[in-house]
Amino acid sequence: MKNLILYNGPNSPFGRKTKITALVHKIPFEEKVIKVYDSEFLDKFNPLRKIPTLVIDNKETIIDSDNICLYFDEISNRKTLYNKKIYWQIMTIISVANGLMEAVLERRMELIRPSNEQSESFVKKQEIRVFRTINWLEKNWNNFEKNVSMDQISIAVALEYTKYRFTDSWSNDCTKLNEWLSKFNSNDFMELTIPKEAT
Ligand SMILES: N[C@@H](CCC(=O)N[C@@H](CS)C(=O)NCC(=O)O)C(=O)O
Repeated sequence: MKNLILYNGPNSPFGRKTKITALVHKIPFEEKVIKVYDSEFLDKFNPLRKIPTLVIDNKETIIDSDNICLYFDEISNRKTLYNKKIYWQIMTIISVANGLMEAVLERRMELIRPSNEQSESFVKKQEIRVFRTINWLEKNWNNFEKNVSMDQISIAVALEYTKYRFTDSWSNDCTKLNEWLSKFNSNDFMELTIPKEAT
């Protein structure tokens, strides 16, 4: 078995996606929670200095949460999280969920800058994107299959991150999504990966 080290942050939604994938596939890995901004050592593995970053046997690196999830899915002998019959639908929804995480993250990064450097229109743009995306998912996404899939994991993580860092005001209007999320959150892999600061 290869030695897998997952460099992660304490609250990263991208990191949470990869941890859930490893848990679902029962792949043993060591998580190292780092302060990414101070982690110069990471540059030799990932010049973007971003988490999550997966280091295999201290020599091979996999960068980007989507690639890490695909890697875990490939090395596992359990059922794939990317049903081949709806593969492109799953991939597209994963991209929508990633975009939602990015919008929430970008908004937060802007709001923690010194107030004289913040752009109100930038923050507004991200907020509009967040609501538009969640409403779009409410109308267009319906893969509520019992078998866990990568689009489900990605959407659940993105919605939880939105609640944690921004708002849950959408939950009254997006009832289908919200009801599904409440049930999905009771899975072990969701409960075990709640960001520590969010509890
Ligand atoms: N597309 C990347 C995004 C990863 C990402 O944005 N990570 C953030 C933390 S949530 C990060 O490392 N930020 C550090 C920085 O921007 O300097 C992925 O899916 O892994």
